[in-house]
Amino acid sequence: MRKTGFIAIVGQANAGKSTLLNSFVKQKVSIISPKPQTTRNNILGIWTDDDSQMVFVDTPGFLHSKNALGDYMLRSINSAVQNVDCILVAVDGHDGIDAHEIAEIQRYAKSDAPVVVAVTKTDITQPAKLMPELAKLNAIDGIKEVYCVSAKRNRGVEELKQGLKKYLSGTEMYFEEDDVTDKSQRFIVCEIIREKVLVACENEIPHGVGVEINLMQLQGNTWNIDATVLVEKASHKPIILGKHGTMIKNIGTHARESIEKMLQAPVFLTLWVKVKEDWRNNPSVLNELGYTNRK
Ligand SMILES: Nc1nc2c(ncn2[C@@H]2O[C@H](COP(=O)(O)OP(=O)(O)OP(=O)(O)O)[C@@H](O)[C@H]2O)c(=O)[nH]1
Ligand SMILES: [Mg+2]
Repeated sequence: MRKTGFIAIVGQANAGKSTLLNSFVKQKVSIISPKPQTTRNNILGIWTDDDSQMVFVDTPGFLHSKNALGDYMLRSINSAVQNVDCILVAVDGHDGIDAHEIAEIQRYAKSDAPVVVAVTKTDITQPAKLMPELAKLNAIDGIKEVYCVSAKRNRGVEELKQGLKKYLSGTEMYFEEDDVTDKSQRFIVCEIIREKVLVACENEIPHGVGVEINLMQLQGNTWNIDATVLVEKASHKPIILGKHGTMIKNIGTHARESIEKMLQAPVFLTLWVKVKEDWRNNPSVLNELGYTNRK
């Protein structure tokens, strides 16, 4: 019989949670960028093998909420750690562990779920820099295990995954054997477009970007996708469009290539840019973009 269960991946923004999730399930289900607060929803990554079904929950990075979207993200983190078999805290070995992370780990260690720590980005962290970080973790009571990994180089990830199996407490299968995520193709298309905006744009602009699909239709063997990139300030629109539309064209090209890989079919992608002032505090826009806890 298979051992099954849920493992929440939590941690500081940019710690490498989504990269780790994708490594666990050997597919890209969660978007990645060097900007903090890339992930906004809880995203499941499902791994099923001969002896287990592990449901990993990727979460937004720890944040101080400044708007209704931030409140939703905080609620998402808090709900992800309820009733799971294990809480996996990702800490960035390269950036080091700060007091806020230590406090969060201590808080999780007091909960019912076992807490395991993954020290990430070991490929760019000197061993001499890693030692004091490990000492900080050693001083925290209640951590079950600490693993050092590099999801980018796929080092230590398999050992960590195997190690986490001991915490699985269920026996029923939660998903079909070939499911990799709970998210729809439509959701992933929005996320891919947002990822390309995040990578292309500087400063605060990406934080106020949302993506909405207007049409997603298979015509013959080609997907026809029409989507709108929402920005929260009029001054952000020309930046996303770029000179003579070069920026949005570039975003569109990269997004199309990624979506084609995911859908394994040709894609015709049309992107629009629209201003919705302060949408991150607008309940109806948040609802339309899927940032609500309502099922
Ligand atoms: N060198 C190196 N970089 C990594 C590794 N894992 C993640 N990164 C980089 O770290 C940055 C953040 O990675 P994400 O996976 O998006 O981090 P996250 O914790 O999901 O971030 P949020 O969703 O914003 O909370 C990206 O630029 C990744 O490429 C790693 O193992 N090695
Ligand atoms: Mg993420």
